[in-house]
Formats: sequence, structure tokens, C-alpha cells
Amino acid sequence: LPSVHFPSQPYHFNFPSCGDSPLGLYPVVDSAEWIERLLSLGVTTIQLRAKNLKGEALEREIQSAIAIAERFNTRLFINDYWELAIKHGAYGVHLGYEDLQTADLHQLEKHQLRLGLSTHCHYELAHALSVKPSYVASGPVFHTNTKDMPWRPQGIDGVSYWRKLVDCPLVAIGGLNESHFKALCEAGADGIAMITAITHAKDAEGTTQRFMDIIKSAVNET
Ligand code: TZP
Ligand code: MG
Repeated sequence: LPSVHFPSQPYHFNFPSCGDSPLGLYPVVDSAEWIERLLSLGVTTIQLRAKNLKGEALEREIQSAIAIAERFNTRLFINDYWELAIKHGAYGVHLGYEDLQTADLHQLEKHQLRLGLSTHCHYELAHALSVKPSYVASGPVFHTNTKDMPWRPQGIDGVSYWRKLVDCPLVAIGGLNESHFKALCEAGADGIAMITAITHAKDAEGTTQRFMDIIKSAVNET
């Protein structure tokens, strides 16, 4: 029989925290240009989700996004591309459940990147919590046209329920807009992530500013 090596101790991951300030408004965007626009308004958490770029263009985008986020001293999570995130010294990465099959969590932890994980059901949540990520995202809260998803929207009640199970910061995502902010804060969401409500707004700057103000007062009231 081949000999199988089992480590003498079970390995425990524990990813770095995202700091003491709440994650707050968490725009998810597809370019460094968006990142510059939104960080200059005071956004403190942002994600580069560049699904349409490849090769050198992708690497350049990731590199500029990281440089911008460092200039503003903000939390930038790179979606999917964990190797490029390590290579260019990103603050963190955001991964979906399927990415956990291939991402090297040991490398991510060794380089002290923060790790955000998407979860859509108990099974994914149990797996996510076992690696002690920096945050867990839960969605879709409401119907979204941005991504095809087999899961039913879980509503604000789903966020409250996840809150009871999750002992790290919790990010809500999926079909969110300003009408949901107060309820999401009351349900215990630390971050409110969105694509459409910001990137498709007529006045993205004004909208983002208003969103940050509403979330700030909702957090103060809860
Ligand atoms: N993951 C869960 S919902 C979602 C992702 C990437 C899409 C969110 O986009 P929108 O436009 O804010 O509904
Ligand atoms: Mg992914």
C-alpha cells in the first residue's frame, strides 16, 4: 500500500481580521477606474470582480486596483484571482465555494491576505466557517439579475439567521438597494455589497454618497 502522510496536528486556518471599522457599504465593481471613483468618495471596502478580463489586461487591472486601494488605505478584495492577489500584495481575496477546490489557502494565509467567502447554504457555510475566514458573505438576499443562481433569495430573515451561525463579519449581497439598509443593519450585517444599485445608477457618485450616509445613520441607530 502507498504510505499516506497525515500531519501530526490538524491544521487550523485563521485569516486576519478586516479591522475594527465596520465593512459598511461594499461596492463590487469590474475596473480600477470604478475603484478610483468610489474610494475618492470615502468608501472603505470594495471588491474587484473582473470577470471579463484575461491575461495581461487582467493583471494590469489588478495591479492598478491594488495601487489605488493602497493610496486610499482601504480594504480591496480581489475576486477569484488569488494568485495574482498574492503576487501583487492585495489586502484580501473573495472566493466562491467552487474556488475552495483550487485556491491554496495555506499560501493566502502565509501572505496574510484577508479571505472573504461566499456562502449560499448550510453545507457551504459549514465549510467556510471551518477555515475561519475574515468575513462570510450570504446571498442572494433578494432576486438579482447580475448572476444566475440556483438558490432561492433568502430575504432579511435569512441574514438574521446566518448572523446567529456566523462568528465573523457578515456581508449581505444580492438585489440590495437603499430601501434594505436599515433592516440589514438591524439583522446584523456588517457589510452591504452591491453591484447594480451603484454601477447602474444615473449619478453613481451622488448615490454612493447617499448610501454611505444612510448606512452610517442606520449603524448609529442600532
Ligand atoms: N453573489 C451573490 S448575489 C451577486 C453575487 C455576485 C450579485 C449581486 O449583484 P446585484 O446587482 O447587487 O444584485
Ligand atoms: Mg469565484
